[in-house]
Amino acid sequence: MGSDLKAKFLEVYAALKSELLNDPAFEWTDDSRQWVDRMLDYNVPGGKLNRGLSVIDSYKFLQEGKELTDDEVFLACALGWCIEWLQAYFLVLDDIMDSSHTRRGQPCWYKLPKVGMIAVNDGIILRNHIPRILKKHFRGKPYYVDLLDLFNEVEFQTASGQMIDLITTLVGEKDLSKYSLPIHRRIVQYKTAYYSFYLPVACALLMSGENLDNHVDVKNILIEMGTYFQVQASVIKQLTIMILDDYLDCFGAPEVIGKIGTDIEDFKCSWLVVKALELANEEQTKFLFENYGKEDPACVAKVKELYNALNLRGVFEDYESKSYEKLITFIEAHPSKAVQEVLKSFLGKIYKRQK
Ligand code: DMA
Ligand code: MG
Ligand code: MG
Ligand code: MG
Repeated sequence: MGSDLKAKFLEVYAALKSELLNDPAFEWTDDSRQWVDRMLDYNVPGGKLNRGLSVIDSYKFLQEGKELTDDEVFLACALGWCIEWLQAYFLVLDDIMDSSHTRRGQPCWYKLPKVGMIAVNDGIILRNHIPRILKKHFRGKPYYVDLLDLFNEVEFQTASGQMIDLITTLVGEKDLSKYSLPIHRRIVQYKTAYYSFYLPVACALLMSGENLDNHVDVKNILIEMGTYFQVQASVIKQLTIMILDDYLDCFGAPEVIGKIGTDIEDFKCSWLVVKALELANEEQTKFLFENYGKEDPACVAKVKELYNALNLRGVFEDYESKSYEKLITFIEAHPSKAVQEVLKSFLGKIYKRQK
């Protein structure tokens, strides 16, 4: 069933792309059509597609076992793709702002010699494709206005999250005393939780004829889950690097690590560093201030030693089980069994990740 759904989902991508490449609002030439074609294939479908696929999963749960019509499947897929388009738009621009080199195992789009800063406009094109897809397939639906409003709201929240992330990590102004758990939470919540967790379910709720104002509790649970998910992803990444470090100390190949992550060197406001700041004694705090955000491998190694000394792995495991308990309690308090299923399916996915 899973791979069937994915095949269907990819079919809908091809259909949407073909409509966009023949959009009558523009006088296409072979060159322009080819550019957009290549740009879309490079940036939109290459990820895990979890966000897009979860619109269909969520919609199915909300229909409580009723067989979906072909039309319903198509529409749910189209909304799923709008989320993937939104993410592609943010990632293309994020990689430029972060001076990143690779994304999904290939060079970032702006890094291609033929692309460069054309990628800025490509980001804008990706963003503009979303209302075009919505107009073509949802204009006549009673929830059309709500759908447009939803995408606008979530885009604003995501861009605001990007903004606080960027201004917190200002280059040349390295000041660890600005970093704290509440600031870290705010960044993660706005830049990823709304579009990754709330948006897919909100799309499915609208398609089911629901009014989003009646589902503020669902939104809060999903935002909580999304925030946890992002913390988990970054903590696991860093802990993996630390395990690899020990391993590679014996076996070499440091270039492998360089590609995985440089949060410490980049002075990122990560969960690990804000937790370390919270737990550190005076001496350890001083030590962090001296070594965090430096390129020197000796400084990076010292930060990692401190993470180990503070047992951040154990602290994270504790945070993990507490957040799981909290979410389960919230979910089970929800009056609708169908909504509970939607939320539990998200929860199941994120707590399975690391095992
Ligand atoms: C990417 O954030 C942000 C959005 C809104 C998609 P990031 O720079 O923290 O993540 P990545 O490591 O994927 O570049
Ligand atoms: Mg980035
Ligand atoms: Mg970024
Ligand atoms: Mg990331």
